[in-house]
Amino acid sequence: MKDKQVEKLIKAEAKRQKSVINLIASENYVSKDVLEALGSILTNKYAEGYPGRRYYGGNTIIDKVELLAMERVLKLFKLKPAEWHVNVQPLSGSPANLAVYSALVPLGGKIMGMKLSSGGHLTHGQPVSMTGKIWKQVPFEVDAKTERLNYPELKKIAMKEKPDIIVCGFTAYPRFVDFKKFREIADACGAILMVDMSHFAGLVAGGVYPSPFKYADVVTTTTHKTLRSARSAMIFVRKDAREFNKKIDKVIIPGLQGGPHENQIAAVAVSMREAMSPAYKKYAKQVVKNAQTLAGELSKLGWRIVSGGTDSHLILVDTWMNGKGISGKDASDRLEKAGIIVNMNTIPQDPRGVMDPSGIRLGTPAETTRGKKEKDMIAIARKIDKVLRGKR
Ligand code: DSN
Repeated sequence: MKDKQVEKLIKAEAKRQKSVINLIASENYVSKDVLEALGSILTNKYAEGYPGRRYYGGNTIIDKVELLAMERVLKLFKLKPAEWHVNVQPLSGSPANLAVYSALVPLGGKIMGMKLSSGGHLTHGQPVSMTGKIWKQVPFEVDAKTERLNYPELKKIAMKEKPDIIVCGFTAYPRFVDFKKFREIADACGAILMVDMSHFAGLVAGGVYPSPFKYADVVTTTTHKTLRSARSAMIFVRKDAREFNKKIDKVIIPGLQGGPHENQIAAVAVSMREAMSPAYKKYAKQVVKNAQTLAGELSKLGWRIVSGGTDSHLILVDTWMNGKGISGKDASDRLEKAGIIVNMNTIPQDPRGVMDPSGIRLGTPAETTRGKKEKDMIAIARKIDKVLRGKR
């Protein structure tokens, strides 16, 4: 690079990424091909609109890129183009969720979403997010005892509050979600069912997590977590008489965004092909095996795992343990000093604040990409234990 200042920073970050154990549940390492597409000359083109309907000239090749991405996405998730539409233009997860509500929920309407402390996302209608200011959140939590979703309780809330949309699929909920039960609740109260599968999309693609497509009206996802693509997002919309697909396309452009990032979309196309390979299926399985091994070993070492374990790629560890342990921020800082990168996280019924909560969230997608297996997870659990106990 001619710009030595930026080059130096990129090299330093590459070195950092290589030298740490990365347990951030939402991060991953993309392939060289994905990086090449992302860093390609496709970034030079303006393509406002959709394939065949662009505002700018010169888009014949760009159209092919976007259509290829859409085709591969639908194929990966085994969706028929006659039944499902996918919009691959959202710039990332938060704008994707904002687009869905903007298209489908009347201003001031109700979004039923999980509270942050139980594992929900900011854009599931939290009061601090614009999604909680433009619309009103109907919050729900996990069961205080089991730390899992309590479907009869959810139904009670939904029937009382009559939300316009119910959002399921979470950022810090380690268990399977029963999408069929959510569908029943949505039908009972007359709500749209949206699944935000950002965290587990790669596990759905790999066949190790239940697919939401049989039950959802709309599915959003980021592409850079378990799905191991460039940072981007997409919205899947069931095609039916309600024509949500048309409404959502219109909200993305001209409603919320301008020119799509076609280099990003090309990178997504590349990674969709990668995710169709047998090697990727093996990867997804290993991600879950690794998470279960990590959770099991930490539990053996005396750490309380929220909900008792995991069905997915992520684990929530209660490091505070009723004041007998250490705070999530302290735990995260100590681990970082020892070369283990995690994020502090609230736990259900968290007695502490969001900025220094009671737990940490661990995930295995990134380290599994680097070839780590169960024996490595046991070693990592022991190292975590040693670091956290060492200074108590
Ligand atoms: N930042 C994502 C995560 O870590 O789960 C959510 O936006």
